[in-house]
Amino acid sequence: MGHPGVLPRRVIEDLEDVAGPHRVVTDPELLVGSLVDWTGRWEGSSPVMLRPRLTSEVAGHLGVLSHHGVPVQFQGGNTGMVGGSVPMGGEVLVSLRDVAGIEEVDERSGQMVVAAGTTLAEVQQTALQSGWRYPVDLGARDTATIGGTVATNAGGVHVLRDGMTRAQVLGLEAVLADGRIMESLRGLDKDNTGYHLPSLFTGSEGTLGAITRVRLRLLPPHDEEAVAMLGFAGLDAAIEAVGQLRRHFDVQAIEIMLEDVLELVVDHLGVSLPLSRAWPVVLLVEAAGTAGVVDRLASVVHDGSDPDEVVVASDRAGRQRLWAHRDAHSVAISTLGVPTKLDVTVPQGRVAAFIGEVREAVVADGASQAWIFGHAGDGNLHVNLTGPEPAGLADHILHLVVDAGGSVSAEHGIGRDKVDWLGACRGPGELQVFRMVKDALDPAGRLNPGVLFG
Ligand code: FAD
Ligand code: 2HG
Ligand code: ZN
Repeated sequence: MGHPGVLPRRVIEDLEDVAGPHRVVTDPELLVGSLVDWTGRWEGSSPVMLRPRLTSEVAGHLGVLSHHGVPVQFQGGNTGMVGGSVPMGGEVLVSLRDVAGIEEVDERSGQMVVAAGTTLAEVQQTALQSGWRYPVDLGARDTATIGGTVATNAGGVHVLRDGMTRAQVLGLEAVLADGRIMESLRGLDKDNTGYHLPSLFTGSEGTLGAITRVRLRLLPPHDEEAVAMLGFAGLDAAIEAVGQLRRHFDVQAIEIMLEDVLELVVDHLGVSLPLSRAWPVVLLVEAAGTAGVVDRLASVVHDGSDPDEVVVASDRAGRQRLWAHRDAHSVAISTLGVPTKLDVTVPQGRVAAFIGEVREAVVADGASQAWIFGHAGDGNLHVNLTGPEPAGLADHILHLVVDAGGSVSAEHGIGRDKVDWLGACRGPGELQVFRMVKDALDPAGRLNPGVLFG
């Protein structure tokens, strides 16, 4: 295919033969919403969006595209934050959203097989209805697909206790670049029979194939849950409290929110802060487990973490009210324009110093603003920069991260946005193997061009 973005009629006809013409969308008005990413920063173009419903249809579509040498862009819920979900070079867009549905819930072993386009929220609800729990949770739960969360190895608010998405992926089915199907769905807890291919595809960001089905590990449900909002007059005390909470209690989330972003959030939501006043630093702490966890959280946050003010909610509505403030951070910041997003980890002991350094850099820059929040329990901070031209500031902050021994992508992935920074976190030996794996599975480099490899 010489000209990405233009698809000869015979290719369209071959694609239509796979699953019918209504699965091959060429009307620009129907395509337009899928060409811009959630952040608004990445806007691409494509001649066609394919909407297969079955693995066999994905295989058929990819087989045709391979035959004609056409580049491909995979998309799930299009909530990714690193520019990896939209066709930036005129690739054919393959949406996996309609490959959806819960296929099997094994209530005895606590496993579930789901098609890739199923939303995270549906997986969570089905798990609960089946007497289990799917622990991955993030603000985009109603739109993000399970395939997208696996492709990006999404983190979210429960990583502290339950791990990243990878920890829940027991098996997986993928369609390879040439349309062949690789099924690795057995999901035995113990199975040392060679390479664990589901792990290879988890976090591969659509560069190795289309994920079509996943076997997920479920965890036991909780008897009780409680959420506490803690106000602190200073950053050092708040960060000290994060360490205290982790030491004294098996908390499942500790999120950090700062006064300036919370002001945007309460304005955006049209609510008032559940605390008596606006504190410089607010932690949101979630505990969940067996009976007694609510009392235990209340006593630990009062005695062990020394906040200046505490509000605890144990009923569902109260918990949701507290979480709404955290969930609305990204949306509230987007009201200011298109931010530059940095999703970084710094070692726990460097969190307070790093926030101070970012603030100093913003003052020195003089033109931009930094909105900082994140998953304090695992050292993952989201720095959103707004202002006329924050590129230089962004680079400076990423250098601070690398110098601190951190990661330039904690949970969102590399996408197209952080490609230039991959070498700062991964060694030459690792990058060579990345390239060898990519070349073996996608020799023509047609899958998600520009993602992860630039
Ligand atoms: P998309 O955005 O469509 O795609 C993401 C990447 O995966 C792309 O490279 C795409 O090509 C590839 N891909 C998608 N589906 C497949 C598939 N089936 N097969 C192969 N490749 C595929 N992330 C976190 O880690 N933690 C958070 O706390 C978090 N919070 C968020 C909050 C909000 C409000 C928003 C908007 C996003 C948030 N995210 C968070 C970003 C997160 O990465 C995505 O929400 C999710 O993981 C992506 O799922 P998706 O279906 O939208 O994938
Ligand atoms: C979150 O934790 C997401 O809310 C989004 O990872 C982060 O918008 C962001 O920068
Ligand atoms: Zn996050």
